[in-house]
Amino acid sequence: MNIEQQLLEIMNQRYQKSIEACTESELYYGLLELSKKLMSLAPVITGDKKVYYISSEFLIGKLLSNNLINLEIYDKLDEVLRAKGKSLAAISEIEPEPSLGNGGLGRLAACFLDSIATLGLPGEGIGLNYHFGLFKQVFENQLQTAEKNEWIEKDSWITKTDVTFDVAFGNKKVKSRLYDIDVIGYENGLNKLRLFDIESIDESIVKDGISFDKNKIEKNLTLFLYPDDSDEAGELLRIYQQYFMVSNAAQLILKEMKEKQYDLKKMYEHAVIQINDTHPTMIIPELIRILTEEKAFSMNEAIEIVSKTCAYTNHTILAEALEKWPLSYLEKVVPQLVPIIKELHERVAKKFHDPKVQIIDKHKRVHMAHIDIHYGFSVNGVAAIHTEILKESELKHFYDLYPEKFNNKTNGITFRRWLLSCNRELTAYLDEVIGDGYKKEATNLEKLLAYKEDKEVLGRISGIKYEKKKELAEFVKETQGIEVNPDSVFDIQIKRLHEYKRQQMNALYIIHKYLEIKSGLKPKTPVTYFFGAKAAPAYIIAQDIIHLILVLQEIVNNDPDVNPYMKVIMIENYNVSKAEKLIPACDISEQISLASKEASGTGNMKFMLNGAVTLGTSDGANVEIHELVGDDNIYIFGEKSEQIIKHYEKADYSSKKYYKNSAVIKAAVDFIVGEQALAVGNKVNLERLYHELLSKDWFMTLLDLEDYIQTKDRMIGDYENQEKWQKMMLINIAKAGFFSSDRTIEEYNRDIWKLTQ
Ligand code: 26Q
Repeated sequence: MNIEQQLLEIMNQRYQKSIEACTESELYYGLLELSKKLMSLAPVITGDKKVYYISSEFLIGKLLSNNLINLEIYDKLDEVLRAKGKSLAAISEIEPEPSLGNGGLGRLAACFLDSIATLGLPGEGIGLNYHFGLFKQVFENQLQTAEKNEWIEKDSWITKTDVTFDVAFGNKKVKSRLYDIDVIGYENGLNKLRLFDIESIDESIVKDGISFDKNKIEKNLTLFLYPDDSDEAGELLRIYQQYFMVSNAAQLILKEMKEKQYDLKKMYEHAVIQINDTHPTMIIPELIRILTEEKAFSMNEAIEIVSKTCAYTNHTILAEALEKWPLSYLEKVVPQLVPIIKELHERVAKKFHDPKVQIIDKHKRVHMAHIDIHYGFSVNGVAAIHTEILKESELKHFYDLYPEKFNNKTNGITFRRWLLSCNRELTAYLDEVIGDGYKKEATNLEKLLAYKEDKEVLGRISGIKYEKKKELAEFVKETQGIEVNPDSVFDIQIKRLHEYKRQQMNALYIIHKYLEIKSGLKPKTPVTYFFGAKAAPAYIIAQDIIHLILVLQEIVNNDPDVNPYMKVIMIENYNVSKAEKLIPACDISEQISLASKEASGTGNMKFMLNGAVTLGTSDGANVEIHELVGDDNIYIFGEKSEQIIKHYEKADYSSKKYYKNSAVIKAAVDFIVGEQALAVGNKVNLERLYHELLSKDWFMTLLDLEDYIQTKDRMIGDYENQEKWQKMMLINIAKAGFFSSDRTIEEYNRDIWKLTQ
């Protein structure tokens, strides 16, 4: 039976209707059934050794379109449905979006699952089945409010398994159940994402917004994902979640070892555990506990086996984001691990006397990363500069002890989602010009360089960009009621809200432009400034920055003097599917973190692949983008990481100095608490932000502001020279191949996992 017949049969069985007569929603459930059936027929990827990618986040996004692409039936179905007056793109929208991640780290885990399966490597993700995931963002009175994101439906990608385990905490015990989501590789076989849940979950304890009784672990454990993407949430529930995840992971892995009759002594020949940031770190003491207490291994043996199995990825150098749990919390939640952690600590303390490398510090806090580094065999950063900073400053004391453990794995993105699925027009055109070899070997995109002077090719690529801008403009009009001019430059900053990412610097630029236009300086080129960002609810200044952006949106968009030249759009509830609409439509990719603070960034790669030009600091993967495209095809500004690190060491940065010395900076900062802003926004939020900028400005916004303004003005000016701009677009696309997560995963496998000989 061909695909069309199979779909017809499913629709007929489910709804007794023809495709023409079905609604988009009915077609979605029909396609879900069809895809699940086809995936169940795909060969399971097997091998003697498997990677277990343990992560508290898997930001998978909607799955239909990607699964159809990887099953190689998207084009055919698109054609069949189109002939019947239906749009596959519109049908794909029906799928509820899971929000099982905060941002980069969670999305990276999802890209990695796609690449692991695509490369035919045996591997699975292990995480949690959060019922409401990360909160849904709603704007009310120019402030962010949080609601639960309901995404689990009766009919979904999730399969309930009959695998259950007991997980014991000090004072209680819960029963877990495993749910699986199939992961199909592109033209390849099947792996799984394994999500654990508690059997006794009770969704009804969630009251208004996202509030619930934090004490009822047996009811709440998997309700929500912690919304803090860098600030330490000193809450016990986070530890309950983490232990629940690793206890299940350990039981699952050991169950598989037993079923396959592998010798536990040689566990590391059959399993490698990749610890995604420190959130799953307790897998190390947990496995050691099981091996010594239940499998009769000596402590020495258990430590050796586990250390040869576990590898750690670091995603941050923000000190406040490195997990340090008070020993007393661990004593309360997981008393069974405490003697093991103490033993691990003792062994380190005996060997090394430097207080910086101890596991338990003098305040009795357990440094989770230190467990990973001492008792894992690999430590990797996620971009070249990030790994260098780890080696030279943040983790220098560890690098001195274990230089052989440290390695870099520059992040990547799956081209299936971030090109083939979200930009079908560009994909089709690339196929036409350079053939489709780049889909299997992404560096083949470089073939495009042969056309960098070809007016026809340049014109077509920029024509596709224009179509994507029109689509985004329509979407914004429909969802937020704001009119957007597709002939304006689309300047986009989408990422979690954090001071180090410096959305506030972008906002100050917008204020500066607004003031310029009001004073009669009319720019040649109109620009639309897009933002998308969620802020951790407890992160006060981040809430204030959102408020400022929403206030600017109100002021700018309602001022007829400036309207022809600028608009501000804050996208509500920014998530993966919104990213899929924004990225293909972008001209200027904002990557403006304070140098040294953004470990890598992955949005920067997605934008480049879709023909946007980067405006960024020398930070994270921007540095590698810069090396690839060269000075002429990127706009880099701001102080370099070495200087920034020195500023912190010397504590010599004073934002007030910059404010006092520059009329431009002063005018922009003062606007925040000026009459106009206060007429629209809240005094408390705006004044707090103003004072923060002048008294602290921990992430040095004002340091780079003038350079940012000049560089951005120059960039917008260059956009006028369309020939030059189009060439930059082409070169960025052509050089993006390096950032395929297939390359990243090949490197993980070559250097760390060694799954295939
Ligand atoms: C920690 C303690 C308590 C509660 C929450 C957390 C927590 C949660 C999420 C800490 C960190 C995160 C997420 C971090 C993250 O997304 N990091 C990003 O990882 C990307 C993939 O490597 C990089 O590209 C980004 O540069 C990095 O910011």
